[in-house]
Amino acid sequence: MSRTAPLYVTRPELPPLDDFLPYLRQIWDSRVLTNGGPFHAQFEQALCEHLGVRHISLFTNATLALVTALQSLRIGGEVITTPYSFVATAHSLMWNGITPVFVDIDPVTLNLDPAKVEAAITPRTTAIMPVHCYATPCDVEAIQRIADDYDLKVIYDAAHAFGVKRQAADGWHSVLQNGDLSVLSFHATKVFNTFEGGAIVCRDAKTKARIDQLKNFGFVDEVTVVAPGINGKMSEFNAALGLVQLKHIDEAIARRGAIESRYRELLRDVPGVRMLERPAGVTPNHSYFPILVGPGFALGRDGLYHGLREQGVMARRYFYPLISDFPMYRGLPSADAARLPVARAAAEQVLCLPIYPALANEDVERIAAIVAAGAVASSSPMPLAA
Ligand code: T4K
Repeated sequence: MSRTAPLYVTRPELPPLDDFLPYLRQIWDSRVLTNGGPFHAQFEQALCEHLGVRHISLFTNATLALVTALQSLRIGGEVITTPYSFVATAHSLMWNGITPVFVDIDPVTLNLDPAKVEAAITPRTTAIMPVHCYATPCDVEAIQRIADDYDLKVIYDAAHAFGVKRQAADGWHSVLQNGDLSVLSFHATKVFNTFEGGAIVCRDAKTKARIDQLKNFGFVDEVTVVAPGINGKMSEFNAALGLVQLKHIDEAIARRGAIESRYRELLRDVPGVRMLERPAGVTPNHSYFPILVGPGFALGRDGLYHGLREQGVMARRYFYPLISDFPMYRGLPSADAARLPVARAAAEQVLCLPIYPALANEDVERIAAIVAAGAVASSSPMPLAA
């Protein structure tokens, strides 16, 4: 057993406390705690500028944002989505009475495979909800072509994709500009956190106004309620924290990039380990570092998972089990394992290694050494000096 403190899959990045205290003092003095206060307005504006998008609505978390995004476009019937994601993706459909239709993923990106989407479209299909998994952009052009052909909406679960840009013919654009709506998460475990938080990115002021009404119980003014809205509002505390966090995000992402590069160097020749390809024409955010532990790896994925834990390294099997294997989904025809071979293989092989700005270089080296030892060991990987 390791004698050092555990290394978690992630640790939230926080600004110096002294930088945040003046914001807290302002909240204490003004007594404006929520319901669209000044920090909420400033944070929306600052995010639009930072991310390069036109309209943003802040939320308490991404799950409520996903639920509200679907409401705002009046989505019903069936929605095509990926089984290889965090459960919140499909849960947001269920909370709207929508039937998720799971479609297999692409073996290279691990995102929804557009080539398999068309065959899953029925007269009840109203939308596609892909996920930019681990912040690798989906094939947005192919997905949009299908959506246009069949008159479907596209709502991206972009929980992982803060700050990711793609190169197009006319320059670099935020990946959040694709589809009808994109949903971000600012949860503690994400690249950019406001403790809890989320947002919907949309294309026009009218849609933003509807989303803003829906996240505030459907209120338009003191006496007018136009829809059965929910309470999804971000508080002033979270918005103020977001403003301070934005000052440090570029540095944090750069440090993550250095950690990812080191992992890649150290794991390049480890038999049975596959790393996801870095897509060309993408500015990444290094939000996760998944490895796929294949048949050539002596210890196997779960052996490595447990071996790492014995050494105090809390790697995580994001995303295992598949969403389609959870009890509330496995009865659906689209959850049939035979239809989802790529997603199933990914769920059985994936292991997300720790990556966060405060992770020390020597810890990256220790983790990589445990992985490398597991590739050839038949039992627990070699213990390392604490
Ligand atoms: N869509 C996608 C594709 C998502 O990945 C997610 C969330 C959502 C939608 C929904 O977003 P939100 O509604 O949450 O905004 C975590 C997160 O809770 C979840 O936000 C995230 N995806 C998912 C991938 O991971 P857990 O249950 O694995 O988290 P937990 O508590 O085990 O944390 C992992 C490690 O992080 C801990 O071992 C230690 C560290 N940690 C965590 C927290 C919460 C800290 O050091 N401090 C902390 O405060 O789900």
